[in-house]
Amino acid sequence: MTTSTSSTLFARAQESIPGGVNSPVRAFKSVGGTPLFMQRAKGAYLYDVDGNKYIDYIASWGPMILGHAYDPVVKAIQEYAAYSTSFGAPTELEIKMAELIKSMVPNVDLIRMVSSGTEACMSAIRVARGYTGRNKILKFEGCYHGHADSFLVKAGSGVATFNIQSVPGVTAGVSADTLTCAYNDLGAVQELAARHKGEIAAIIVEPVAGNMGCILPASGFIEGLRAICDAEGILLIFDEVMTGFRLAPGGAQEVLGVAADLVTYGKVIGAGMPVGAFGGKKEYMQVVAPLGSVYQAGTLSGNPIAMIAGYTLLSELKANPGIYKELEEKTSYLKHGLDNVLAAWGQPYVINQLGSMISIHFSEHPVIDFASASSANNARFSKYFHAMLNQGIYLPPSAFESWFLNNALNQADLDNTISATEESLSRL
Ligand code: KE4
Repeated sequence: MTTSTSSTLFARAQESIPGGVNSPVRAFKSVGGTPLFMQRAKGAYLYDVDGNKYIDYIASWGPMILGHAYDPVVKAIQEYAAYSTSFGAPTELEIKMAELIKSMVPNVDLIRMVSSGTEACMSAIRVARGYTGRNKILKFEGCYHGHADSFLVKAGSGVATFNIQSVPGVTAGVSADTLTCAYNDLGAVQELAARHKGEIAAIIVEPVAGNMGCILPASGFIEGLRAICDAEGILLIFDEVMTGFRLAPGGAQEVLGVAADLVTYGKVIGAGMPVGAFGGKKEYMQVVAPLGSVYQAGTLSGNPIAMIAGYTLLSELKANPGIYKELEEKTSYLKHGLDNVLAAWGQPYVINQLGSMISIHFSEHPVIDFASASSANNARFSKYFHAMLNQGIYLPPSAFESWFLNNALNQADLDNTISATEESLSRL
């Protein structure tokens, strides 16, 4: 298996693009080696520029939940592109998209489209600050809400991958308004809420964390955040950029049975096109311009091509809720098979999984927060990543990322992944 074309392209890319990539985590820096340049993808499979085929467990970091180049989505994009790719004026399609989302998720009266998960999350905290008149937000170490300044304090995903303790360019003033504590540490949240009584506008949380690997909320954690927010007049923001429309039609709010005050979406909502969204009860969202004076805007917000792609995918998911059971069963089958081969191997490991989110941590201890994810043997993960890649299995190139299953994966793909893992273990 040659990857020489990828190597040539990567060298050329670095002449014109910082680090040769348009998003850091794609650069393979934490796992080492040269990133693969993709040519095309269909269903569960990626094909790189050297013609190598891979079983895909990134799914473009979540959006490709029904597999790549999903025919109804492709056809819809092809049709709508001919009507113009953007108007800069309202369209009925945006109303249909908003109404569809409201029919699938709880606790959303009003929703605003944006062009990324980052935009959705930064807008949501602005709404919370505008509504409450308070300045501070509380986030959790290792959670990632995009690259807006307020969030780059002890963030997850690429920030954790590259162990960037504080991001140059984020001012002390901004950082001072971002409180942090460990995920799953409700006592720490209570202590911060008491210490900063009346100052915290919002707690923003990944209700199931995916940017430290996959980390599940401890029993009572999310419910406890809800109670603290209710008691302290703090808005609870669920960052469902990853979990939204992936864990269930209603996302983590549906699965966990906890209502957020504001919720953000991305990834699946756009079917791979640039879409994010933030929404919530009218009481909160009515502060958003032009209804209110919390300003937020975007030239390509609600873009018709992005809308028809997302609308088509969400419609498929709504019409076929059995997809979620299939995804859960496939992920559980994979987890069971990985458990069998890893247990026989005899070295410490942990698998975290919920729905179609899963991650392996080479750790002797449960992985429940950023500290425990960081103390795992992540050098061993890097070797595992490459051993799998060399066998045609494309995992996220970081121990601080969740894997994402897509529903185009079949039994043979899962069995190949399990056997490739068994084959890899002797090299770890
Ligand atoms: P974007 O701005 O990348 O669309 O979304 C930011 C974001 C917000 N919230 C959560 C929970 C997220 O996971 C993300 C982005 N996820 C990363 C993967 N862990 C995107 C991949 C990348 O940075 O290239």
